Amino acid sequence: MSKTFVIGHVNPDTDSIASAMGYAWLLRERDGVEAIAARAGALNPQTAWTLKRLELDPPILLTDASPRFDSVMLRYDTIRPQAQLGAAWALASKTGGVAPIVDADGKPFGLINGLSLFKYFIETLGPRPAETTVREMMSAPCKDAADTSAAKFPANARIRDFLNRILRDETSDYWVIDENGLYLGVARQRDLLNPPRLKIILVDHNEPRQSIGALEEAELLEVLDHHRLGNSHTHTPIRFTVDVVGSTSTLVSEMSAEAGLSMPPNLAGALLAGLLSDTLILASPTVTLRDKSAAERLARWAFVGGSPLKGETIESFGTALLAAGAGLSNRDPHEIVNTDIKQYEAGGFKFAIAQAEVTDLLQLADHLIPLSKALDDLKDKQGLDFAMLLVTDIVRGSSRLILSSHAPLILDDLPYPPLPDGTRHAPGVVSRKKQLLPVVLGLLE
Ligand SMILES: [Mn+2]
Repeated sequence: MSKTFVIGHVNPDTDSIASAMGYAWLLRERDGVEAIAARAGALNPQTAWTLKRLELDPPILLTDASPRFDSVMLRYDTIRPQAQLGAAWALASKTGGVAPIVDADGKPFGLINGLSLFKYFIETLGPRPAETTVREMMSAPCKDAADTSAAKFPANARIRDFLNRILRDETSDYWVIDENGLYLGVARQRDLLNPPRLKIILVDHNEPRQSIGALEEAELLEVLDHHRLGNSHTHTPIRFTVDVVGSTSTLVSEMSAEAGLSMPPNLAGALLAGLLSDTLILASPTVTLRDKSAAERLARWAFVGGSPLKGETIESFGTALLAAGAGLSNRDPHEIVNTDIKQYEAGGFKFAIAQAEVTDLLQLADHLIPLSKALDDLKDKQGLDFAMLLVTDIVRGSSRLILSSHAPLILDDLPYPPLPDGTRHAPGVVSRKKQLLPVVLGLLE
């Protein structure tokens, strides 16, 4: 249970996935920590393209930090229903009082514990035991003494969803089963009432609103990010790194170099993709000199012989990467507004800003009505005051802004001139974080 999950924000983008993979690698390689990269949602098309291009598996999906049954599960040995009760007795003496009886096909049959044995003895011996010897009792089939009513919980079910039942139940031992209903282990009540917290490191975000669910039930170990602060308090001091660079992948590559390590080529390629995606191939206003040297370092690690990226350049790889995620025609409008989206709260308003990348703003006209409709649906569904979609031309470095209908009047003061089609013209705007968000926050607050 010393696993640590490294995870980026919900609606993950390429930087969020790559920096989680890279930082988990660094923690394993440098510190010997059992770090596992995770993702807080489905891969977007650009990230899926990146991982395929680099022959990498996506990080595991983790949408919620609430402890699961597998975190307290004990893989106790099992016995068959026909075995003698004496065998169950011997097993229970090793496990601290419980013996799982499992069918030959792996299905749970019943649990033998103090309570089930007591009930069995009362039933067979009656209130005044006769001359039945212990040896006779112990040679009975153990199934006769098993409690067959103990609840079975899937290993990946959240403990807190069943706490009421666990507190009410007479028994204190439970089955933990796999998705086919087969035996995995036993969970004891005392462990279920105090499960170990998931150890979590957040990368590429620090606002709980952008995090996986039930983060407050986890043990937050560290934050590594490059966004504005919007974090909540913690109980203990944690490592907290937020720096003004273009991507979290930049920070991870710097820390790797600092440790005297070089990443495997395909992993370096993923981080380079994260960096180039966040910075629009080093052209966004968020770019710093550190991002440029990080890109060169990652390229040096990634473009070597034998690597899937052999022969690429930063420019060629970056162009293919951005093209893989761009365009309005190949995706459903609801998918477009829900893919790269972040939620915020400011000045009493709850709102969301989505971003979509295109290689030509002319294509927006064909998609404007369905996109506006999708934005309104999103606003209603999430209970927001308004929602925005920033459609960015990654070739020319300019954007158009679409607002959901009935947006607060204060947004009329946005410094982007309205066009006849109802969108707003935002020349030179490519960064949600550094250009659009500060303007919106300035108006609302
Ligand atoms: Mn990022």
